[in-house]
Amino acid sequence: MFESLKKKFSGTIGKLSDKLSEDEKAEETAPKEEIPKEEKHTPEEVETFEKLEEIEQPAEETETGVRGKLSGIFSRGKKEEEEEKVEEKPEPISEGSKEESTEEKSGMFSFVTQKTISEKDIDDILFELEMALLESDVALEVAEKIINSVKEDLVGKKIRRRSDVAEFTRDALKKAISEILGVETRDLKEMAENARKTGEPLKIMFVGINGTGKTTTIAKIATFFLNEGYTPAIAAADTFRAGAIEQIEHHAQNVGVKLIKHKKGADPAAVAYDAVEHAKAKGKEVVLIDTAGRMQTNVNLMDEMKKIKRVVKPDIIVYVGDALTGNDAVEQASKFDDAVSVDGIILTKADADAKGGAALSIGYVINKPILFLGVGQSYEDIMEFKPEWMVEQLL
Ligand SMILES: Nc1nc2c(ncn2[C@@H]2O[C@H](COP(=O)(O)OP(=O)(O)OP(=O)(O)O)[C@@H](O)[C@H]2O)c(=O)[nH]1
Ligand SMILES: [Mg+2]
Repeated sequence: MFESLKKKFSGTIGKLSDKLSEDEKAEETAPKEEIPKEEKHTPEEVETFEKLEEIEQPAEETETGVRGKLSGIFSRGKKEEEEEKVEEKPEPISEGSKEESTEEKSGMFSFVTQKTISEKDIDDILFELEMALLESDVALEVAEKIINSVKEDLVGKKIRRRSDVAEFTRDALKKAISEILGVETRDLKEMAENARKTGEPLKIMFVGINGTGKTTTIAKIATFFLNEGYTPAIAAADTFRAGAIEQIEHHAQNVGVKLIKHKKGADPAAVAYDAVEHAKAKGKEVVLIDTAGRMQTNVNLMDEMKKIKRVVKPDIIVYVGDALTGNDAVEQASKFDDAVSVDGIILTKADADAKGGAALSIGYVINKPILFLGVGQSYEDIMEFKPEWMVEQLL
């Protein structure tokens, strides 16, 4: 599930770690080459020095620092010379190279000197991430929000060791994703409990385009409520498609739930209405209303859906979207939301969705919570959607 997004996020963490520690190494080595020990010399000193250099040319020491040290020694007294030798034991050059080799050995957990992350350091890798997110069907506004949020978090952060970069980036991504998924959710169990107390059944209407999994999802949600100790009834309000009533009847029998149905072609609002009356009469807490799949562009069918809403006044309208359709699912959700004002989303076929873009984007784009994910074809294959779970999945 969502392998593509997972890969992209972990790739970004790795790339940023590599790049920032490479920059760090480059910065560390750069000043070593020019450790100019500025000291003024008399012409005699220079002459002596040049002679010495001629004699000692093939000697092993070629570091520029040596020159300064030697000339310094020449210009001072013997006592000072000895003092300096003692003082100079922790040579900056050898210390630097020691540090580098330690880093190579201990990898992720090694120490490097402090560096502050700048926008320039991370811009190209974040741009790459943005493109990768779009490829995984993440909506543009969501990809932009992630990039901006991560950038804001990282810029100005001080890196003390290589592992900091991975930690900062993971935290920044987690925060960005949590914010995106942080739409306030609805607690269906609590609503069912409330319905039990008031005797007014909780009415849930399922809408969406053709074949997204509405009918199957209703059987799953019926199972969910049964498992929680509530008794649902189902309204066969897809009176449009051939075989739809038989299909839901089959599911209702399998899960052991009463189905309220009329004949094919009947008014779906009337079927839904009857189901609500049945639930009230029998003290059932939940009514699940199946509706026909319809394209968001089909004006007549969209009007019919509005009519069901007017008549039944559902407490919750659930948009059922197919995760595999990526951006289309998000766009269609937006159209259904415009038409009937959706309260929550169920994203089906997440089990087969390698991309994950729709799951990440859909709630944010229409500002409605994902309530459940469909994760298979059996009645138990549904899970309550928790943003923390998704964040853990992705990072
Ligand atoms: N893998 C997988 N398949 C699913 C899931 N949910 C539904 N399906 C399958 O999707 C297909 C369509 O499901 P339906 O429930 O008939 O879809 P629908 O939205 O009611 O379709 P229409 O009534 O024609 O609009 C079926 O083969 C289901 O088994 C899911 O979460 N995972
Ligand atoms: Mg159906």
